[in-house]
Amino acid sequence: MSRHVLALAGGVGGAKLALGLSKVLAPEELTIVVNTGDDEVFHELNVSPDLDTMMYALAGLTNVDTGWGVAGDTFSVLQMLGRYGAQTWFNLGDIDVGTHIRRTELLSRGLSLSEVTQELCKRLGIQHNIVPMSDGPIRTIVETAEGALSFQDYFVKQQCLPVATGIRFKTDQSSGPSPEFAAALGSATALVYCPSNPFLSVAPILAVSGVRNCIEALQVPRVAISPIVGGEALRGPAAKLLVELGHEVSCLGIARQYIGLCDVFVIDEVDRDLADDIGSLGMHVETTSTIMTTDDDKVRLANQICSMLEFSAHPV
Ligand code: FO1
Repeated sequence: MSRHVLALAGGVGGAKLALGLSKVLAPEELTIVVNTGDDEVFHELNVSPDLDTMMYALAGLTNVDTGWGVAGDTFSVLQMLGRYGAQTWFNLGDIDVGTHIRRTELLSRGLSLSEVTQELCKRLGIQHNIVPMSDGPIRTIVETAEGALSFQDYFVKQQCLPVATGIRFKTDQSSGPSPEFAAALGSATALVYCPSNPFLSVAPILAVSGVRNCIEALQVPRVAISPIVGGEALRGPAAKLLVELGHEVSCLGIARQYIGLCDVFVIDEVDRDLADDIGSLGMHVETTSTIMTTDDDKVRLANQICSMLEFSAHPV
């Protein structure tokens, strides 16, 4: 029987595993759905950071030092904008800005974000399907002690320093899943939550109208990989946010976010002693090395996940 993995991802950790999955699954076997809650307009340009991070990863363009942006990029455009008094806290590189110019141009011609992403991927030689979670406007808002902040304001401008009191998603209820996401929800033989921040990257995807209910009812194996290893976020503000929102900073705290949404929870070997507690949440626990430094690490973890899917207690 043919297999079709639906991977949900956002941010740098998500792109790493998605790259691994793209190396072990054929294009028709994988749909990568990406968070667009972080999208923002800078200098009149539509920027979709998580889509960019995913595209650059699969096109082999990633700046490995930052995990986002293009390797070897320079910032002359930004410097010039600064001379004109424009805001420069969001670092758009000279190569990267080409992506945003083209995206903005195609959107303004009336193409949907899905259609634009497909075109950009095709031009970058990407064969696997990278799909926005929605073609509608859904934006992540971080409630903080200093007021409500748009995601990039909180994450980049304020460096995640304001104390977070909550997260919400500004959406119009008509913004459902993008057509390819909706189709994949119907045809997937497995669901993978990449090791992305559950609050900032996965929750916006689940907040798309109808998606959470659909995933709760899915009759295929659903696997999540913890982005927290040994009590520390691999990247980003996951640990700080967990504390501020009253959660435990551990893979157990992450697993609790997936109750009812996940059958197999993958933790790192260093967290082995939490396996029983996670198991008591009703999930089967798998333990492996989850840190992805090299491309070989990404492929190894992707292969292990595919094996877990085939041999899990919920056969496809
Ligand atoms: N992240 C930063 O921490 N600082 C930046 O200046 C920055 C610029 C940027 C430009 C284009 C792009 O596609 C992504 C960029 N990111 C930057 C990454 C982005 O803010 C976050 O990684 C994601 O939104 C979180 O998943």
